[in-house]
Amino acid sequence: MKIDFQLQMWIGCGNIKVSKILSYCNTKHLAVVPQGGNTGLVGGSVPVYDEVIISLASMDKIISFDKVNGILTCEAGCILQNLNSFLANEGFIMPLDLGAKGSCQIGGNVSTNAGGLRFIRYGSLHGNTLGLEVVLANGTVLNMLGTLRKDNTGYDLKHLFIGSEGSLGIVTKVSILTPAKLLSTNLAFLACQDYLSCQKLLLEAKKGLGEILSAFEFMDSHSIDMVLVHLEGIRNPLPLSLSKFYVLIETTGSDESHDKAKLEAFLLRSMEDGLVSDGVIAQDINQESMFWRIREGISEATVKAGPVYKYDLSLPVEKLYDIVEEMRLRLGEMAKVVGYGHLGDGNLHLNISATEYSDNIIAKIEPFVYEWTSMHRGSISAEHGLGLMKANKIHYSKTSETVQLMASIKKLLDPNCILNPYKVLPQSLLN
Ligand code: 2HG
Ligand code: ZN
Repeated sequence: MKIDFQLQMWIGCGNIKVSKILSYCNTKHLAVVPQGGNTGLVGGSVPVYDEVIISLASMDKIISFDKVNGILTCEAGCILQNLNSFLANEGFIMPLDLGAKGSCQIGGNVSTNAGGLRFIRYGSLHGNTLGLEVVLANGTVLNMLGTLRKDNTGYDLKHLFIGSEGSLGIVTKVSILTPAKLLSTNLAFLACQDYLSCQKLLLEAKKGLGEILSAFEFMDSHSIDMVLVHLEGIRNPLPLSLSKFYVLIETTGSDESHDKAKLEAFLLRSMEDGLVSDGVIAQDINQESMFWRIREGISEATVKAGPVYKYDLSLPVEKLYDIVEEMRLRLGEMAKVVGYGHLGDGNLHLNISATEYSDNIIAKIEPFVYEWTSMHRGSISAEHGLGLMKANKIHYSKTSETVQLMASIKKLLDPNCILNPYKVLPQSLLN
């Protein structure tokens, strides 16, 4: 759209500018799309028609860090990796870690309630976010930038903005609880012959590794093949194992020799019990990065491979891989079906790689994938949000009364529906 003179004057950064832009757009009924690093996978940060894009990229200041309590307060446009580097110097880490860390922004992470690789250890952003500053559709700056661990005074409104994908307000500042950086990290890359062994291994890891378990990721052999074929410079750490499943287990603790001995003993037991058929512990930082590159590179490899249909499902762990196998049967030669994800959180990434985007393929996948997930009491979006692509599918995971209440909250906070339209909720409920 052509930006008028008044709007141009406010281009720059700061919550006051966001406030002025929103108040102006609200009066003129101009739709806006807040945009962080634009790394989402469901089209939540892309305009559909002629919406004004509000980029938070220049709001990238760290406001304060309280070292005694590990509380970081910063602007929404700070890049996750930069925050992590800042914290590393102070002896802390961010409670979340994602493949997109180099470009995603904390405001976007909070707005989408991003999950990622540390979730099993540190939990969700609903738990780690202590306060927010949010600009509402009419330009009101809502200061909820508390830094307290405990505060039971009335409704905890910040939770409305965590995960609502910019549809209720624009997050401009965040205060977040950060864990101490523990110095001993170990990473094992393991092969399992069948999915049941992966499940049992998860249970054993929770019991046997307990407080030092910091990641439990899984990938099928199709995922590894994708990475080996489409990303450069990667080799299979277990070239001779020919297994159907691979698991990445990370431990993080404070006592190097104790932690290592604990992991080694755990692996020995798992091999004796037949849960693990082969495995290797990273011997140095380069090997560690290579193991992580394999896991974190799957998403990128599927995109490089060509057209890909992506689903992000929460399912009971015992059922989680059944949908991958069923999908493979349904699609046959039409597509490659790849299953991987955050097994420790019951989160499957089902990626379907094909040679074209076609109605034929989509008809084989949907609504089957949503019906199946709903039937098994899963969620059709575990950590990626609904964005544009899944907004009309919300009823597979939420009752109609719940969705109605969400629509009422949206109308209350954004009566002109200017904030990120066509996202999160079905449009039909907002007209
Ligand atoms: C991951 O865990 C990301 O790698 C991306 O959430 C998943 O591309 C995907 O489907
Ligand atoms: Zn993920």
